[in-house]
Formats: sequence, C-alpha cells, structure tokens
Amino acid sequence: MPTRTLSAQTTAEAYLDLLRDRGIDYFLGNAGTDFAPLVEAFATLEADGRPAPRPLVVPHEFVAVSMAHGYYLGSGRPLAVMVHVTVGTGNASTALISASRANVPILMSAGRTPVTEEGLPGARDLHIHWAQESFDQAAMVREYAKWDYELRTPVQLESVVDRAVEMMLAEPQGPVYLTLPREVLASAPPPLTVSSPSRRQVASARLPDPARIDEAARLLARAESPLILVSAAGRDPRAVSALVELAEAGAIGVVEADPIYVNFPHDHPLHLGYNQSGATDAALGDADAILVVEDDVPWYPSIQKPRAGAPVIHLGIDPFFSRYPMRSYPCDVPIPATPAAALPLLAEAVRRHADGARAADRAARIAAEHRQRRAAWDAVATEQAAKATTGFAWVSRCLEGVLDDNTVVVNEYPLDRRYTSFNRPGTYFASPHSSGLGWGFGTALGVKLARPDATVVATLGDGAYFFSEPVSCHYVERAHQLPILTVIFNNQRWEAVKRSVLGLYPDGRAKATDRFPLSDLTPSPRFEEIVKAVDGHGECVERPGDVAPAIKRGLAAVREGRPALLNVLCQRAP
Ligand SMILES: Cc1ncc(C[n+]2csc(CCOP(=O)(O)OP(=O)(O)O)c2C)c(N)n1
Repeated sequence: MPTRTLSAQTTAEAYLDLLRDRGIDYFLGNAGTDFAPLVEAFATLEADGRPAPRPLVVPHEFVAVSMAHGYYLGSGRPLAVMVHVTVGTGNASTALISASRANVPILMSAGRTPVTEEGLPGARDLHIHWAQESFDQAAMVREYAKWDYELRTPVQLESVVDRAVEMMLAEPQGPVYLTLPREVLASAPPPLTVSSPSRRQVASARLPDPARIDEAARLLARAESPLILVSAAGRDPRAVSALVELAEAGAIGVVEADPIYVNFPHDHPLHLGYNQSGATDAALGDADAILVVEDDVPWYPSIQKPRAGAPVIHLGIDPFFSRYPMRSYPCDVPIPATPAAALPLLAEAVRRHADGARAADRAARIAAEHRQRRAAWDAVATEQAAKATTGFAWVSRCLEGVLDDNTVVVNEYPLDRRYTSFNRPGTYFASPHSSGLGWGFGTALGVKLARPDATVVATLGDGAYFFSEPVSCHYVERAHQLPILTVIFNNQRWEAVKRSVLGLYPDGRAKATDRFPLSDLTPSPRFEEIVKAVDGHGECVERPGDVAPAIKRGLAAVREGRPALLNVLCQRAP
C-alpha cells in the first residue's frame, strides 16, 4: 500500500499537509492566539511550495461554517473550518446545528487553550489562556457533532484525522469537532509515515431489505391514490432521477414537503406542488398509501393528518431521524437505505405489481391537477404584477425569468417554489429545518466557492439578512472574489413571528389592535448601501415593474465581478 512521509517541522505543518492529502481543498479560518503554529505553518508551506488546503480568512465563525455547508452542497466535498477556542465555537454553533440537521459533513476544529501554564513551547502567555479554558470545550457542540476528540500527541495525527474524516463521511453524514491544543500544534513531530491515499474509505450504498421493497411496492401499486412526500432526497442528485423513475412506474403524484433541495422536477406532470409551512393539501387528504422519502416532517399532525388506515412507508438513510428527541409519525414499512439505490428497486417492483390501465388513468388525472394548480399559481403572480406594491410571488416569478442552467439559488425562506420552477438537481438549496437564521448568505458564498463559474443568487428575508453577519459576508465576496446576487425580500418585519401569533390567537388582542410587538423591523435600514462599502452594486426596488430590470442590472454587476444586492420592499400578499 502506498505511503508518504510527512516532512514537517511542526505538527501544524504535518496536519495541514495531511488535510490536503485527505481531499480538503480549503481551510476557512477565524483565528486567535491558538492559531500561531498554524499561521506559521501555512506561511512555511506556501514559501516552500508544499501542499496544504488554501487558507481563507472569514471574519465571523457563523459565516465560515455556513460557507463550508454551501461548499459541500455545491461540490459534494467537505471543508475544514477552524475557530478560536470556546468563544469561536460559541459563534459557530448555530451553523453547526444547521449542518448537523442537514447531514452535511464539515471538519470543524477549534484551538484549545494551552494546557500548560509554563514549561513547554506554546504554554500560556496571555490572560485569555486561563479564562478561555473550559472543563469540556466540545460539550458546547457535542449534541450536534457526530464525533469529537482532541489531538493529544503528534504520534496520533493520522489516526485522529482519518477518524474525523471517516466519521463525518459515514452515513448519516454530519459535522465533527476536533480540538487542537497549541502545544501539540507547535511541537516537533517524529517522522510520520502515512497511508496515501487514505485507507479509510466509507462510501458504500446501503441496499434495502427486499421483503420491505416488495411490501411497499404492493401497497403503492394497489392504492387508488398513492402519494410520495419528499423533502431532502435531492441532496443526492442521483436520487432525483430515481424518484422520477418510481413516480412514473406507478403513476404516483409527488408533493415536495418543505423541500430543501430540488427533489423532483417542477414541470413534471406528476409534480403536485409544495406542502409548505403546514398548509393543508388535498393530495395528502386523498392519499390511501404514502411513501415518505428523506422527509423529517412530512406533515404537521396538529394541522392535517393522512386518512386513517392509509399505510405509510418511510424510506431514507435514517428514516427514524434517530437524533431527533421526539418524532411520532406512523411507519408501517420502514426502508432504511440509500435513496439512489433503493428507489430504482422500488420502481422495478412497483412496475411489476402495477395495473397498467389504472396507472395510465391516474397519470392523466394527476397531470390535469398539475396543470390546474399551476394555472392558479400563474394567476396569483400575474395579479401581483399589476399591483401598486410588490408581492413575494411576483419577485419569485421575476427571478424565474433569469434562471439558466448555470444559476444556483440559495433560499432562506422568501422565495416561493410555486412561482419559480426548478427542474434540475443541485440548482436550489433551502435552509435546513432546524432554521438557524442567517444560514443563507454564507451558504451561498460556499456554493460560489465550490462552483466559481456558476451564477449564485441568495434570496433572503430582511430578518435572515440581519442574522447572516452581512458585513462579514460582503467582505468575503470582495476579498475572496466570490460575487453573488443577494435579493432581500424586505417586508420590514419578522413575519414568521407575526403569523405564529395569528395562528395561536386568531381572535386575539394583537390581531384586533394590529400591534405585534417584537416582530417589527422598522425603520428598515437602507440595506443597499451596505454592499457599497465593498464596492458592490446596491439598489432599492419598490414597484413590481422595476423588479426584473433591477435583477438584470444586479446580475450584470456580478458578471463584472462585483457583489450585488437588491433591497426589494415587498409583502407576502401586497
Ligand atoms: C437564530 C434564530 N433566531 C431566531 C429565530 C426565530 N425566527 C424564525 S423566522 C424569524 C423571522 C425571519 O424574518 P425574515 O427573514 O424577514 O422572514 P419573514 O418571517 O419576515 O418572512 C425568526 C426571528 C430563528 N429561526 N433563528
């Protein structure tokens, strides 16, 4: 087996060399005094022309982790992020929750305050080295990291790095957390001979139980109104074509339930729409057999449930969502398996059991409903176009006009999939259901880092933009040449908060007085000015007719290499 000897003066040098060897392209850093050996190592490796991940400074930890999230979405490759001890970990933690719930692998690391008070190179020499120590630093994020460890000695370097990589890439994937004490990083390692390439491969499809596939196929094939609910299968682009194959095999309608990827082509005649934010859906009420694919919340039981007696099949890499403390959806047929591997098998079995004539009738019926639903959505968008003020549906529709095969949209809430059609996997990403606000902007920058030739558009609520550490994001756009178009759907409030009040107190005082304290964001900042601080293009847009031309100008600026931001003053329903 091939090996390499890492020639390194310090453990930090060996660590970086090894990360590159293990396929880590970038090292996103938000540094502190714990980074001294790494900064020195990067400088040395660069001067000597030796391999290392490319270091990028990111001025806020939340943005760095969000970028790593986006990079994985854009490329399928994990990045390394390193932050400053306890305090940096605190700032990163919300983004880590998002990555964890979305099963996105990230090699998250943090310095660890020097252990020794004197006597070793790297020992404590600042007041922070006492106050920043905690009894158990990893405890801050342990619930959301799949694995955590501390590098205690350079002798263990290969084992620890390979264990971290193995743990983050093993399904269900997720972030891992490694602490790196300064003395260890600064120490001179013994000669380290490592396997290269790594011998810790994990990629392997999980195949389903054939008996469960047959059982599920019979239920779906015999049903009058079978239905597929899907949210996150599109994380693996191969699962999208497999889902199309299954839907066509049994003439099964598909509803994307709070989708965070493109799971099924919008224009496919079996696409029945989007069950979002707990709205009721006739398709769910009618269904007499339901297949749930990679979907943690297929419906909201307090609002709508499937028919009593409709069998429910759950298919996914972990269809039990084992890390969720509570989740009680009925599951008559569990199929824990890789969707891209299991769906074609299910399609084949459904084809065997299906009654061709009945399936053809149903396909025609669903296609008619598909057309009907689309006509209703078109009517809403067209109606909004004619209003004096701008609506979310219209902004979404205007964005649809600029989408091409090379455009990727990262959406933190406002873009409405009913009005913007996505048909190809990997062209749309939305915030994970854990909803740590601010995710969208940094994630969009990570997608741009992964796909420098793509046009990347971030669609954000004004609330989401506030939370995104916007100045850090704009800095990254310019400093690392990652210009994107940011479109803020600015309704000048946290509407989600207002809606939850209306939902819980439909006849309450807040509604009667039209006063919703703690949800109003006026006076709204001139967000379009903020991007100008990094020489970007910014515009405020108010009227429906101005939206599409402004988007075109924004994209032209991005093509010239400048960040662009549109502050669109709009309402969900104008
Ligand atoms: C870190 C964090 N803090 C608070 C919340 C609660 N929260 C959920 S949605 C929302 C409002 C989002 O505002 P905006 O992006 O403008 O969208 P809108 O609700 O107006 O459609 C808030 C505050 C959250 N999800 N995450």
